[in-house]
Amino acid sequence: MSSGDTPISTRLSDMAAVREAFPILQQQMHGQPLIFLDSAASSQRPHHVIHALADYMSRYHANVHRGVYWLSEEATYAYEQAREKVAHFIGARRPEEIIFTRNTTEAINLVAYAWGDAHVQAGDRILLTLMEHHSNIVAWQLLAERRGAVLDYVTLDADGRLDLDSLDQLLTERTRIVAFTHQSNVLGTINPVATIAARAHAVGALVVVDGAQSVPHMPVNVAELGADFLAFSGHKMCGPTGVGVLWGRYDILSTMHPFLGGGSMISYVDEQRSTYADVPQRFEAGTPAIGEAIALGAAVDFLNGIGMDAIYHHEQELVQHALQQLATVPNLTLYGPRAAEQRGAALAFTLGNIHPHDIAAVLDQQGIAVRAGHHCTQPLHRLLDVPATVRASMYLYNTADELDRLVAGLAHVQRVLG
Ligand code: 7TS
Repeated sequence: MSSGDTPISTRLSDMAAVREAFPILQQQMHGQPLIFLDSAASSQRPHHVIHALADYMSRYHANVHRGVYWLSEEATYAYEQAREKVAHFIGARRPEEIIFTRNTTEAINLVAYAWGDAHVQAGDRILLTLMEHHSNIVAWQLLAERRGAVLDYVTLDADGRLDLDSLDQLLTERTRIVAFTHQSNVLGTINPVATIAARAHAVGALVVVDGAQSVPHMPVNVAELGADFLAFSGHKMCGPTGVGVLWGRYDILSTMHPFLGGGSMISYVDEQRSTYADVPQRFEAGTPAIGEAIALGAAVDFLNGIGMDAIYHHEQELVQHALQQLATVPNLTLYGPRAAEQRGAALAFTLGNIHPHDIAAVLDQQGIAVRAGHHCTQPLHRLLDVPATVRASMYLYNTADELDRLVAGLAHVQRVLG
């Protein structure tokens, strides 16, 4: 069977087959089987996705929405089909609600410029939380600077969950935007999006959800979320880098001014002024990441083949196992909710006074890839009162055995550095 024929209805009960679908997991690292525990930063890709990208490049590459020749029509068809797959994957009502961006970061910036500049006035408030990734902070800081707005932050309780009382206190008639993550990339906390969205809408605020860590790991349906916008990245959900998604409610998107100007996003260009194309083309200026979007569509097929429910439950089992095992490690401080069902598969911790970068370096020697640092969440780390943490983050291809090797690896770290 050629790699492109890899079955995509693999079951998570057949972990050997799942892992075989990911060529990168077959290698050794420093003489040990690679244990990849950094999927929150970027996930690995199955053959199916690699093949989709290679197939596009080798067989039907041409620019989209331009040519009337076969190659261009074929590429356009595949690109638009990917949009439909993504729309279906998150329960969007129509494919036009899907805008291909470069990543989550660009999707959030798009909203900050295209909606924010038109609606946020001096003295207005933008409400964020203390667990946000920098991409869901800095884009709003730039908007606040441009418009003279003020940022507020929902605090967290001792377990790393949002303090919803502080949310209620901070939500005012001046709050124009409430932007928050569905799942923390550090604490793993899963936030009650529908509850927060309802409260934000009650004061007339726009609700922007950062789905970078939720869409890859659990079933997400925008009809149930209650948000106005949802941003996520292809590379964290078995797809390639260079492509991300902004989902937005059609009635909002269709009234928004463009973010970037250029080819493909116009209707008519006059020397002085232009009129713009309809949504989604209005927000896709220039040549998009065509093959990457098509390969993201293949990633969606792959994830659907396994089933998002199955992925969520698999990761819940891993989290439970990890919580039990990490509790046996002396001097380990784990951040985030104690209850597995309140969190996703990202586990950040410190180990006594050992520097997180040293821990990650010693684990690397054992073939274990984890991330160390502030994980682009400096305000959160200031709240936790640590400069850095180690983070083990899991995905559908990780196993309980790998977590046991992580725990054994941490014992080795303590022998070497403790
Ligand atoms: N939001 C969250 C919650 C994230 O975890 C990340 C990336 C982003 C936004 C930005 O995604 P991008 O694709 O635009 O870069 N998080 C991480 C991480 O935890 N480690 O490396 C990247």
